[in-house]
Amino acid sequence: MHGLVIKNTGSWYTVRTDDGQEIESKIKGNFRLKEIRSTNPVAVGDRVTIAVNAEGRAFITDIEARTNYIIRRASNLSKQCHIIAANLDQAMLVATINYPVTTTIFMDRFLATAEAYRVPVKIIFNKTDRYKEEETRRLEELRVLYTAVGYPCFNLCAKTGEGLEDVRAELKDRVTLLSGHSGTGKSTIINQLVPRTGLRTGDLSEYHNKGMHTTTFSEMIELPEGGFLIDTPGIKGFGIIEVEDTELSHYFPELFAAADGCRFGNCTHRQEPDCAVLQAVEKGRISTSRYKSYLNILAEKNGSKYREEY
Ligand SMILES: Nc1nc2c(ncn2[C@@H]2O[C@H](COP(=O)(O)OP(=O)(O)OP(=O)(O)O)[C@@H](O)[C@H]2O)c(=O)[nH]1
Ligand SMILES: [Mg+2]
Ligand SMILES: [Zn+2]
Repeated sequence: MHGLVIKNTGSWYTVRTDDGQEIESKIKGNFRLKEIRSTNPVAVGDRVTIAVNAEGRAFITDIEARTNYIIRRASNLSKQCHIIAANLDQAMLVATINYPVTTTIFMDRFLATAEAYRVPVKIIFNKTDRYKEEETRRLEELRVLYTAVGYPCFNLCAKTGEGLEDVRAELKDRVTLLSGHSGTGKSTIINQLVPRTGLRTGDLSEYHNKGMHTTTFSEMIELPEGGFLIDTPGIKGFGIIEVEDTELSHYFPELFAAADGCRFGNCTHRQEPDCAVLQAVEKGRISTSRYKSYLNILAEKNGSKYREEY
């Protein structure tokens, strides 16, 4: 039988078969990705083959080749990875200016990772109802910045539904991953879009101004109008992608475009002479926050302790 993995609780995978049954399955066999040690060899979004044994237990026996996937490294020290989801058409990064704070460093790490895995990203700025004047101004600044880089942005108040229809229009017939910090409203957004879902949502810790990690496993939800949403547990941070220093700027589209003008082909855009990226930063054509995120990843890659927390 063939099917789609719609839930991954850690030990069990729920597979929705092509004839519409939902079957709890375990894994049989070795599906490790080459060179990647993953905590979950099978991920939500995978198309799989299952077989039922004599005792009636279902096992995943084969995985179809993935069109893409997005991976999070457990930490920078380990090679352990977690496949967040597979076979995605796009990802929505759910960001909040406050309640909780989503920093640009976090956003840029997510965006660079998605670029590396060739997953197109759109950004949802949620909780617009909560922002005071200053926070609203910050939101507008970020909207202008990320739109210019090439990431479509949406303002949303999942609580009242304001802005929801613009988001909904992006989702039809697509497989979309929702990602972001805990407490930014991913599950709330899905509940609004597909009311019968009833996903658990959780309050923020008032003391820490952070989410409580309410969603603990990934789950795929079908949209009535066609397409799927993937709810995921909130993430604290993104380990850095494994790339050469000279390659990192490929995952920052505006840096990559400017790098054409650098004197050296292997320029890392730090302090090399005649660096077109540095010049663009100085002239304000590349935002300082994006450039800082780029340097932050480079510094971390190279083991510097003196990098900014995010
Ligand atoms: N004021 C306001 N609150 C919101 C909005 N969207 C979500 N919330 C609240 O924010 C809190 C967190 O929402 P969740 O949907 O649980 O957040 P999540 O991103 O799924 O969090 P995790 O599952 O922990 O990753 C809940 O109390 C929601 O009611 C919004 O637009 N405005
Ligand atoms: Mg959630
Ligand atoms: Zn350069």
